[in-house]
Amino acid sequence: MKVKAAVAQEAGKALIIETVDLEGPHLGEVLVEIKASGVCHTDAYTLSGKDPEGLFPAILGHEGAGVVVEVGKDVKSVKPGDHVIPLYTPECRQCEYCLSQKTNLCQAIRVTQGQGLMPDGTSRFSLDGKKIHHYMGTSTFSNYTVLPEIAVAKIREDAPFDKVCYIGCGVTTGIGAVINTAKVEPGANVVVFGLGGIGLNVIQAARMVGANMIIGVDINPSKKSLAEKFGMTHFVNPQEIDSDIVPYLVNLTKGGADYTFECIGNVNVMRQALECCHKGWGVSVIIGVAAAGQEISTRPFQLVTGRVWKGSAFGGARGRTDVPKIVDWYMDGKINIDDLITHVMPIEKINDAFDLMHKGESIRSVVTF
Ligand code: NAD
Ligand code: AHE
Ligand code: ZN
Repeated sequence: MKVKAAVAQEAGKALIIETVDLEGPHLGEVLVEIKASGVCHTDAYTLSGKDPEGLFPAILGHEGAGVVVEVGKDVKSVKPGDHVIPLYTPECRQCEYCLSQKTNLCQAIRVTQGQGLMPDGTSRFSLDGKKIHHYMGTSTFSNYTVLPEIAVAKIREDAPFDKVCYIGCGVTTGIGAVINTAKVEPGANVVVFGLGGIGLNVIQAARMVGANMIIGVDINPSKKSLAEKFGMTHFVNPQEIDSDIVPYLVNLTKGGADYTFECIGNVNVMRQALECCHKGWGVSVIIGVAAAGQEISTRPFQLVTGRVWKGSAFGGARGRTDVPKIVDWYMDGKINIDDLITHVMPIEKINDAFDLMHKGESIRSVVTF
């Protein structure tokens, strides 16, 4: 079938709206009509050319929501008409990783996903007879996409696509990092570095679980008021303080933070986030994605003396199990998504979404089809 997609032809270049050919679903796959998709910083990272798994041409996008229109042979868990959120972290419930119950990083299709291909090693997308790569197994910047059955979460039908698409990455990543990865407890002091689409979800989850101080750190002062609305108790702009940020935060928290979250992708900030943790027990969670070649460092003494460095992908969430619950939280008014979606635009305007992100003027832009 012919579909409308924003194609990334080359690294660092604007996306181009094209009419692309899409093959129907093979064995174990589903065809989904994408109704809306958020634009995450990770899409910009891959488009920049710094992602070692970045392949071109590709159809980017990994934060979508839509409707199943056709299923391939042997698909059992969803049917045409079901509303779904695509999962860049699938949940096969059969691989060693899923069965371990120790991680959400299902590995059933990770190799081909990283090659921009479906699990059988081929692409469903082409343009003028030439292959176009899938991206993160989702390719949601297309009005139709094909996904493995294990990479869709079935959600309730009354949930608005242009809001719950954000649960496909940013909301789940931020909230899950607090609840699943760090397991922040009531009364804890928390520092969040980077108050964008991920950091603000960390903040709202920290408030949900009853954290005490919720300190937000950002070099863009315009992020302050929205962060306060989501539960931030103190704002620190590193460019406006007289001392180094680490002693400043240790002093502010009277000994160091119980939990810190790096939501930027900056390896220098990752070090600061670890080192402002409380001696003996502070936990620092890396969420931000840093480019190939970047490395983190600290004095091992920081770990010897009890600080813990962790990472979190998709908030430690098991997509098919947890995503429908997060949709329920939104529909029940337990989490705020609406105020984080600052811009909505048709897919034709998708390059504006990247410009707004780079200028620091948006939290989340959502494109619709
Ligand atoms: P964003 O652009 O919306 O937000 C980044 C924020 O960091 C902005 O507010 C910016 O002003 C701030 N910032 C930049 N440099 C800073 C500095 N030196 N000190 C303090 N603040 C600074 O991005 P986002 O969509 O929230 O994504 C954040 C990061 O998380 C990205 O690296 C993205 O790739 C990553 N991410 C990871 C996962 C995961 O599963 N681990 C999921 C989604 C996104
Ligand atoms: N190809 C990238 C991977 C970047 C990365 O860490 N991605 C996160 C999700 S970011 C969503 O916005 C993730 O889930 N990682 C686990 C995995 O298996 O990729 C790179 O930098 O190499
Ligand atoms: Zn993302």
